[in-house]
Amino acid sequence: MSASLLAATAWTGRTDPEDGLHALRLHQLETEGAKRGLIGFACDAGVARNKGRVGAKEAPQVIRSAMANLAAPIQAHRFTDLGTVTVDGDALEQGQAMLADLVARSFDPAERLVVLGGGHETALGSYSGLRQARPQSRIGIINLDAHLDLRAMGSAGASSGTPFFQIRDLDPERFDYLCLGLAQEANTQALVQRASDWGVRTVYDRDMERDVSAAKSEIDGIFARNDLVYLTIDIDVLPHFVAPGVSAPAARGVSLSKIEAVVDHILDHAAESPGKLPLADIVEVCPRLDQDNATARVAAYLARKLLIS
Ligand SMILES: [Mn+2]
Repeated sequence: MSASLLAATAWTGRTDPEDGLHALRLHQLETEGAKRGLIGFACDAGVARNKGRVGAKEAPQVIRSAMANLAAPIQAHRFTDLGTVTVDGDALEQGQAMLADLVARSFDPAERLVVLGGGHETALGSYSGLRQARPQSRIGIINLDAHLDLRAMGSAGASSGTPFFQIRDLDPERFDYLCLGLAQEANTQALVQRASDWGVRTVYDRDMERDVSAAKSEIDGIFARNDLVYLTIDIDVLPHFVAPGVSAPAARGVSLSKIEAVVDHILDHAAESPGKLPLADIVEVCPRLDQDNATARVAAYLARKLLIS
């Protein structure tokens, strides 16, 4: 069992030359040496160890396909596909280390990287790579997720349920973690207590649905307190009828319009302070459980925003 880096394959898709220069689609923006980079993390090990429904390993390629024919706005950033870290069997730690290395060495020329997971174990690799590249920076974490993913490592070791526990262990003093959209019924009291003990900021799914302004002021706070912000989106934060292809569907979820308002608010901050959002990932898409590609489409929609705007 091992992990390996698979080189990117060429992006292909529909072209509309008869419509002139402004008929570009995402597959036509992929190029070498761009300031935006896309990385895949093909891994089932985290979800398997977490006793979830496996299949996230297929997500990076399926989401890329869903992205290829999306229209590109005027002044879109070009991006480079940096390949896919592929984890065989249970080689989770090896894969996370390889992802961290790839993330760390892809900054400069890249100013923002978008990682397509994998389960939420992707986050440990993503974060560790940014930490390697920017050891002195204060890094705030925004997680859009039904789950806190703060569980302690039991006998099965690290999994898709433990990444933020592990990240805190790396640097407990500077742990600044905001979880938006969590569901009361999907997090045990032990986790809620741990979050409270560790100063984790939270906005619950129902509260976000009623009024998104609390989430926006938490985002303002985390941008103000930190040098850099890492955004991680667990697609299971959405309602199961919007994103059915996930390993752990939530009963309720937060609507796409609210999630989009939050992501746009984060991107507004990033536009005001260029370089302050160097890293984002989208995790927990499980193509084999998807219906009519709906989950891959919504992941591609969010990835497009993060990658080229
Ligand atoms: Mn998660």
